Amino acid sequence: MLLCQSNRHLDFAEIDPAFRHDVLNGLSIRPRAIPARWHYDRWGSVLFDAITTLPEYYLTRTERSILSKAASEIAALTGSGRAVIEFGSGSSAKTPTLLSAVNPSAYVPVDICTDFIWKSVEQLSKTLPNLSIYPVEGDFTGELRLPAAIQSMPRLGFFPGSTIGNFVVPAAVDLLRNIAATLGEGSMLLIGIDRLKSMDVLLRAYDDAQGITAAFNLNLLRRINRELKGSVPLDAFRHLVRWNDAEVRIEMHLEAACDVRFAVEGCSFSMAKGETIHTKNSLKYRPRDASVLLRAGGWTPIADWTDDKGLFSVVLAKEEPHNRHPDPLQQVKSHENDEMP
Ligand code: SAH
Ligand code: AVI
Repeated sequence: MLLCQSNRHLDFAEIDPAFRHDVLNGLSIRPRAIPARWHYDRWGSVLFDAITTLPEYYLTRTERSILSKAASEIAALTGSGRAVIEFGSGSSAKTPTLLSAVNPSAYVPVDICTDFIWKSVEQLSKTLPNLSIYPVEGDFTGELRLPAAIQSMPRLGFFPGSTIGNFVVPAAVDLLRNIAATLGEGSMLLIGIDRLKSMDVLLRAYDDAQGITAAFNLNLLRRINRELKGSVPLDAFRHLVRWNDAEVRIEMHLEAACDVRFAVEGCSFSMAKGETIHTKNSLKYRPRDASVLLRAGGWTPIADWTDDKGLFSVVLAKEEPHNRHPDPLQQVKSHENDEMP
């Protein structure tokens, strides 16, 4: 069964005002930065899928193998009959492994990229014909309305791919809390988080020899030209990847290879040679840091799995209301003070 729901109301040819805002604002601020979510138009999603099969991009195959090995343990901990809500489902490539194991009552893929979600849902309904699927088109950082049909069902959130790493820590905490609020009391979350490892391995994963990641990054400029009447000369930019040790993250930038002038939606911009537009962060977490992050976001880890080389973590957590307060001790202290004469 397939039912569709959208949290956005855009006609086919309409420009997303949030995209317009983020691009114009991002090109005006210093350092220039455009949020990573805008990489995923139709072509961006196709390129991301190609990235997941690259020899240098160990994340996807590693997470998949962890999920297949741990499937029965995960199912034993979650129990069966939960509605599985996947955040940033993309091509839902890892989902059949989880769904076959946990025997869900329904599946709700949530993604901002509409072009891809329908195709992946169509494929999934062929593999699992009896599963009720309710796709939601929307931004998981905002208010998400889950389908009424799953209202009374216990829920398991699925947030694979280390997409959480694309958010700086305060935004990641907000997102985890938003997910907790969306899923509600008694829910569980299965989340994939990439681990900190050698800088060489990380840099190669985001700057592959075939140039697919470069094409994915540069596609953002193509999208700006197409959707926002831009005149950005693509050949004047190159894909740049940096390791930021202080922030424990990979950064993707688009660097001007020469002095360049262009317009977007009638606004003029100029960039000097060497200046960059920051387009993505990919934070890497040691296991304990990941656990602290989850707790700050309202989730208590209850089990975790990794691969032989310890490259990637898959963590199962449960929603616990007391975790929502950033500092429970502080809360207790202030109550004590309240009672003092
Ligand atoms: N889960 C897949 C895809 C990861 S790519 C995997 O593990 O391989 C990240 C996905 O998140 C993309 O499909 C992108 O369109 C989606 N995405 C990114 N930001 C989003 C947002 N703010 N709201 C909803 N979906 C988002
Ligand atoms: C989806 N996300 C976790 C990917 C990552 O590893 O940061 C996106 C990506 N962009 C380029 N390569 C991978």
